Amino acid sequence: MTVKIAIISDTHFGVSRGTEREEDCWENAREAFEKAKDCDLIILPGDLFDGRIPRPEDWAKSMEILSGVNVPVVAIHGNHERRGKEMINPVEGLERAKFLKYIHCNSVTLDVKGVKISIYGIGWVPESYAKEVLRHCNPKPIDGSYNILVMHQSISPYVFNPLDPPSIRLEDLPPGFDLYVNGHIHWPVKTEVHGKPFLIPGSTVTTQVNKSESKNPKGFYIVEIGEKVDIKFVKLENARKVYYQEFEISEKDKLSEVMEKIENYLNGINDEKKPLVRVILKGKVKSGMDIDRSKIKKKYRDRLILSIGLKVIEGEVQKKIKLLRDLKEKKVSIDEMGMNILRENMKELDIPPLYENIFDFLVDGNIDSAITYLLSNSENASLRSTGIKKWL
Ligand SMILES: [Mn+2]
Repeated sequence: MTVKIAIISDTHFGVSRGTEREEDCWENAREAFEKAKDCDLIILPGDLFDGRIPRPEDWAKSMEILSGVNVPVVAIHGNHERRGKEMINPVEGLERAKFLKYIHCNSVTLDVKGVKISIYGIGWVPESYAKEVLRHCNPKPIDGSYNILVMHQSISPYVFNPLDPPSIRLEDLPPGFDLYVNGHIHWPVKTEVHGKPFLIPGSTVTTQVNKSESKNPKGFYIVEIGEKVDIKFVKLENARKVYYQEFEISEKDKLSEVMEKIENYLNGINDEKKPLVRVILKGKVKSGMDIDRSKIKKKYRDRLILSIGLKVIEGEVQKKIKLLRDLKEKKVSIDEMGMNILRENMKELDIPPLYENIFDFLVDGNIDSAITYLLSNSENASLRSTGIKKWL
């Protein structure tokens, strides 16, 4: 007798709403659940939803997908679903409606086709608390069961955001489990810990267009347990393709040459489903060179979902002149204004100058990471006094 377990992670229901790729999360999830149809158990390691308070449209579509599943579903919450202890997070909401079994710092044991399977789950906690929470919950395998540990953290060396460093390493995971599963990381990983498989399926949908998204397929894992354990990665065929390209520019380059380089690259991309393309321009630009990003974007908008990032360094003097000119013309970006306000406020709070990192988190809408980063980098004891209990 073999038992097939599907592990589908980070479906991010509701992500990119209001954009031309708002259907992606649904299309990809439907493909994944369809391809998991012959499985006997489904594990969802967090970030099922993109937001902690899903819209009715997201509830409806997610319940539609889950109502088509006729096998047990076990889930934990991710950082995107985390709500206060006294509140109900959306994954718990689905449990109340009996769509799944939600676990956090506890386990569930199921009889699947006569095979006892025990799943211990720990939902996301701020990275700086993960080690303490793991020690406190102290997950232990159950005798006579096939034991699975499920988490949603950065686990070194697998780090989602280098600015939000993990407190646990792979070797810190408790031994004795037959399978280790993690969400959070959006690219697939298959390795071993304590001689047993450690799997991260990655997200089913692209949430941020970056290099790793362009290099890794979207999909999920199916683990088949029988005489031996068989693990296969199931690719999502309909997922939107991602392209990422950096261009190095030098002060010698003419604008026409830079433009030609970019357009040659973009003309070479041809996909039926509009791909996500991110172009980064790096290096030094000649003063006064004005790369018209919106013009390029417009030109390709029927074929590509394009974004162009500038990571160019202009000479210090040029930068200052530009800032002054922009100030005069009131063109100072929202980013700069926001950064200045944050810098002033943090000075008052006597917090070390970490505002640039925190600002990046805030711009990304990653408020959890901003708070965690602030807490873990702060000497201020009262800020940390909330303590680990808050996360259990
Ligand atoms: Mn995620």
